[in-house]
Parts: sequence; C-alpha cells; structure tokens
Amino acid sequence: MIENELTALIQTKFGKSLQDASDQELYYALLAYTKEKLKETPDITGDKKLYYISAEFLIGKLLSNNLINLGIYDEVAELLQKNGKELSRIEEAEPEPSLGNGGLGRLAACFLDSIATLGLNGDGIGLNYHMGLFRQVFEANKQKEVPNPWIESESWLEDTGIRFQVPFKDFTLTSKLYDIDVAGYENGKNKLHLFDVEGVDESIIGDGISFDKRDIGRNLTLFLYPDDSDWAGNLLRIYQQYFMVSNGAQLILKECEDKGYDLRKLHEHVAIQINDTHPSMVIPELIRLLVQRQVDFNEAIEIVQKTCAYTNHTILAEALEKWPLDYLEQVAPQIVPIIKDLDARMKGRHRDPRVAIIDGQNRVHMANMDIHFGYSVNGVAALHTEILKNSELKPFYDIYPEKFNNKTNGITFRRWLLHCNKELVQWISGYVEEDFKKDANKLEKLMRHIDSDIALEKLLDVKHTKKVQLAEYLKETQGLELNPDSIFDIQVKRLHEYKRQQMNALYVIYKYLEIKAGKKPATPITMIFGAKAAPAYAIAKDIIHLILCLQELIDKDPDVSPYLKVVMVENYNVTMAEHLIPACDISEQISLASKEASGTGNMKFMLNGAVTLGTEDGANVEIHELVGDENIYIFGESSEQVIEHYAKSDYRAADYYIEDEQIRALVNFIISPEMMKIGDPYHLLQIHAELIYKDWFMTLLDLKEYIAVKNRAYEDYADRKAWSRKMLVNIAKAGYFSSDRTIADYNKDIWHLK
Ligand code: 26Q
Repeated sequence: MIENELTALIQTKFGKSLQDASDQELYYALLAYTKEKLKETPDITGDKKLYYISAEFLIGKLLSNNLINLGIYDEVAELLQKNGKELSRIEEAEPEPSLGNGGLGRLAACFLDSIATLGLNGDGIGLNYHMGLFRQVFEANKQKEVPNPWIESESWLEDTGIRFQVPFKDFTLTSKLYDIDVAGYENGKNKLHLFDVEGVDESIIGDGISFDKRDIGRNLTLFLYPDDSDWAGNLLRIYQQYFMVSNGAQLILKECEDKGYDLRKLHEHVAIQINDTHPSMVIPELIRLLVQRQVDFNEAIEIVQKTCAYTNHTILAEALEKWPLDYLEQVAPQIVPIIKDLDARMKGRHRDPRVAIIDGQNRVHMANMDIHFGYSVNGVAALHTEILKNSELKPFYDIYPEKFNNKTNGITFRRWLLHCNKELVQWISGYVEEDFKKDANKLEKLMRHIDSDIALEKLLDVKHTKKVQLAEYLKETQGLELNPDSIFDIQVKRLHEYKRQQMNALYVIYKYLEIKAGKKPATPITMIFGAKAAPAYAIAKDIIHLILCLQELIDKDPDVSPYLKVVMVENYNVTMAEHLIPACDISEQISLASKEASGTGNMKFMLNGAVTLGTEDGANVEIHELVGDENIYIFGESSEQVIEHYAKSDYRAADYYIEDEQIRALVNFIISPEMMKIGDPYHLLQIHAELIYKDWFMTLLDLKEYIAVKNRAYEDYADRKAWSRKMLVNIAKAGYFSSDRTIADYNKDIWHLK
C-alpha cells in the first residue's frame, strides 16, 4: 500500500523510480506523503480546548517523529531499505526548525506531542520565525553566530488563509496564519498555529545575525530572540509578544464564535496556558477584545481570570520580565489603560509593593499580572515550586495559596527513546511487553532483570553500539575523532554561568595536570560539551573560548591525548542531542542548587541509561529519590545553603582562591603560558578574573567536592557489571518523566479538558 502510493508520488514529482531518487528527493516525497497522511488523521475535538501560548516551540525535525506517531515508521524504513535507501540518511536532508532557545521551547514541543497522544483537545500558538536560533560556528576557538533559515518552498507549514489585523500605535499589520499538524502517537491530531507577517524581508539581514531593528513590518518574525534567561529590554521583543498574543486571542475568540459559544462562558470552553511571561499580554488583550464584543469590563476581567494559567520557568531575577510602561505605550497603547486598571485594583487590595503590577519606576511586572489575573501558577519541578512558594513568590503564595501547584516537567518518549535509540527499544522489548510505549511506568518491570547477567551484558552492548554510532556521526559531520571505548561524559545545554560549564572546565584542567604528573585514568575519558551562548553574553562566550582552548591544548599533547579528550560540538541543537544522549555514560547536571528550575536534558539522559552526576537541584532531586543513592552521583551545597549565602552575601570566591592551593592552581592554569599561547589573552584573563572576583554562581564553592565525586564515578565505571546495574535502574525509573504523565497532571489539576 505505502509502496504503491510512495512510488507513484516519486514518479509524478521527480519522474524517477524510488531507487533512482536522491536522498533529497526522497525527503521531499516523504514530506508530501506524510502531510497527506496527517490530513487523513482525524482532528481531536472536544467541548473545551487548551491553547498553549509560547514564544518558543523547539520542535526539531519532524519527519521521523511523524512517521512514528502515524504508526508507519517501520514500514517506510523497510521499504526504503529494500530499495537500497536509508531513512536516517534521508532525514539529514530535513532542515531543523530551531524555533526555541532551549529547555522552555523544547518542553513546549514535548507537551504538544503528549497532548495529542493523550487525545486531549489542545493547540499551540506561537510565531513563525524565519530564522531559528542562530547557527553556531567556531572560528579561532570562538563562537560566531550565523543566520539559521529553515523554511523551504516545501515544508511542514500549511497556509490556512486566516488573516487578522493587529493594531500597533502607528500602524496596523496583517498577520498570516500557518499551521503545522501535530499527530499524537497512534491517536488523532491537533495543531501548532504559527503567526507570521506578510512583509517579512530576509534581505534586511546584515553581517552575521544583525538587522534593522526599527523596520517592524519587515523584521517582526524574522528572528527568534537568541537570549536565554538573560533578558534584554528591547522594543522589538514587545512587538513580537503583542503580535503573538493579539493574533492568539483573536483566533481563540473566532474559534469560539464559529462554534456559537457564549463568550461570557469562555472559561467553560477554553483554557490558556501562558508559557513563562512572554505571552502575558494576552490577559489585557483578551479583556480588550471581549469588551469590544460588548462584554462588560468587570465581567471581562473575571472571565479572563478564570481562563488563564501561568507557568514559571525560572527564579533568576534577570529573566523576569519587567517592561517599562512607556515601551508598552509606544507599541500597543490600547492595552495600557487596562494594565493600569488591573494594577489599581490590586493596589487597592494589597499594600505590599512586592505584589504590585506596576512598580515605583513605572515598570510592568508581567509575572505579577499573571498571578493576580490567572487562576493557576505552577513551577516545573518539586524543589522549584517549593522555592517559589517559600521565597521568590512568597508574598503571592500568602495571598493565593490555592493557585500554586507543581507540575514536574517531562519529555516525550517518542522522540527521546523510540526515535533516537531503536537499539535500546529493542533491548527493552525483550523484557517488557510492548505497552511500555503507551504507558511509560511499565519500564519499572525492567527491575526484575537487575540480576540477569545476560540482560546487563546486552545493555552494555547497546550503549557501546550507540557510542560507535556517535563517533561515526561526529567524524563525518565535524571531523572529530572519538574513542568509543572511553567514558563518554557529556554536558549539553545552553551556556550559562549558573549551569557551571566553567566548573567542568576546571575539572578538565585538574585531569590534564594529573595525567601530566603521571596519574593515568583506568579508563580513557572523553568529555563532550555542547552549548550556545547568547550573542551578548560576554562571559558565556569566554567560557566557550576556554573549553575550545583546552580541547586544542589536549589534542596537541601526546602525553595526555590517549587518556583524555575534550570535544565541544559545534551548533548543539535538537538533532545533535538525539545523537549524543543515547551514547552518554555520565550526564552532567551541575547547576548551582536552587538555580535550575527543572532541567529536562537530565531526564533524557537517564532514560537512555546514563548515570547522573549532579547537584540537588531542579528535577535532579526527583531523579535522586527515584533511583536511590547507589545510582546517581550527588555533590555540592544544598539549595537552602545557597539561598542563605545570597541572603547573607557571605560567599567570596577570592577566599577559596587564596586559601586553597589546589583551587588556585586550577584557576591560574587558565592564564598559564601554554593556554595564553593557544587562546586570546584578553578573554582568558576575563574568565580568570571573573572566577576570583565575581563568581556569582559559586563555582569554587562546590569545586573540590565535584572533583572528588567525579573521580569516584570514573573509578566505579571500571566495574562494568556494577555500572550496568546503575544504567538499568535509571532506565527502569524514568517512566515518571514521561511528558504524558506531566500533561495528564496539567489536565487533571488545571485544564479539566475531559
Ligand atoms: C525573555 C525576554 C527577552 C528575551 C529573551 C527572554 C527569554 C527567552 C527564553 C527568557 C527565558 C527563556 C528560556 C528559559 C528556559 O528555557 N528556562 C528553562 O525551562 C525549562 C523548562 O521548564 C527548565 O527545565 C529549565 O530549568 C529552565 O532553565
């Protein structure tokens, strides 16, 4: 059946047989074929619908994922193989839509998959950025940013023909709505709605990723903002946000009106999830649009309050959006009186300035508006939600305890297991019935095989196979040489000081010096890094420079290179993650306790049989509880201790540097003659000074303990059998982190869809 349809399609499209078609042509044929199958998939319906509004949807490549969810992956792969073609090669022709920065965007993508898989009626609403997150290239051991276009003449996007008018202060823009179908795993489909403007003009891009920031009609959806956590007040960002939410609100109301719903009962038919504060302006915008539709102002406020729910993803102060009221006035003056009114109502009720929407400097605290005028506030891991309740958002928790709830993040097992690790799926299938694919908790049944030598040996074989595959992939795509018989120790995530890649780099220095002194490790070690730094985040870029210089130093040193290798992969993205994660032995999750809201990479690694080396932070805490002390490596000061250091301002990196000879030697190596010869002295001096005089994220606080515990992990690795038991436990306990569980929880506690 598929064979006939696909061969006919290739014939009409390219006038070729399947065998003669190139991988590129086969990709376009499969794209067209899959889109057709998606069209035939029934829409998920229901009397109530969720709209997940997010500035980012880091969906990654879609071909394999769609084939899996449509239940035709194996058949297509076999057909291709029969004709001498490889699906994994064909996939390489697909451009990756990198429509997100990192965790928050990827979470939104996992959620869409799970919402559809659970058969829940829920769509995503976002923006159709023409350039995804910049492509990272390394030049002279430094990051350079290059535009990253992904939309080809044929793509997953479908023009819906729907257009809305979005009024700005000085002009009105017409939007254009594109949809991407989101198929659930063996279920119906929902949609991701991506709004665009007609007049986007790629020719205004200058050097690198620079462009004219003022020409809104031509640049509005041109670029995804490349800032992660590090928040920069920029008018264009407000234009993007208002454009997204105005379109979103208009779409929501149109869908309700088309169905003949009474807008006064909006909350019975609609739930809106606000993904961090980026879509917060949907609150005043919906109020405005309801009033325009003859709803009384007070009633409109109540309706919106019963419809909107807010998710917080961070406690970093610099990531909490506070827009100057004049900026909003310049972009969308029509919502300003509404925001002022909401603020006045709250000031009338609460004297505490910490819960005001508009502060003394006339800045609008977006999160504060969400909490007052939404019905739910959730954190993304147990510890994170506790910190919100007890410190960051305590004044709000005191007012509205009933609004606060936790929803520990999750990941879709379709992409992070079924797609990226078919060998492991096959291994699991030998011990657990097929239904683990629908019910992730069934993985727990693997525990029955914890004493089976055969099972454990086969598990080690799977890991080795994935390491060999990764080595081949990196050789082919980046010219890197990896030893699959070494320990693969991986830290991949956005570059941020709180995630402490610099601490891992100091370990590299430690190990380098040990080996130089003749202490060779029992097993060779490969340390893999992958990270993009926000273009304006100078210290983050310095850390990349440091790692790349260490990579070069060690590569050129024959005394050390047989035992230690450092590689920083270029342009870490979702596709790269799919190759790296299955091959990992040790998963680095070393954030300063209290700072990583959850992390989701930690869950992907665990599911693929890596053992976590981490602090008691974010979801690591829950991983630790699930796997037990034996199957994780935990170190560092607790979140309470860290919070206390900040409260008392009693952490001084210089004390650690001065008082500890070992720490001093490691830090000083950054500016040693051998490093200064390879690297740029200015940048190495910067990071050296930063570590001694600032170190805002307390690298030196946990460094010694980190070194000790990592050494222990490497030693333990040599006992292959004991290690394979740890791997098995991690896989068996990963079921809790399926985003199907997370979404079921959101639905039960917040959305109430069915
Ligand atoms: C805001 C305003 C202006 C420019 C940029 C931004 C901006 C952009 C992206 C602010 C924050 C982000 C992204 C945040 C993020 O990814 N947070 C991560 O969310 C994950 C999912 O919940 C968590 O697992 C991570 O712990 C958290 O860091």
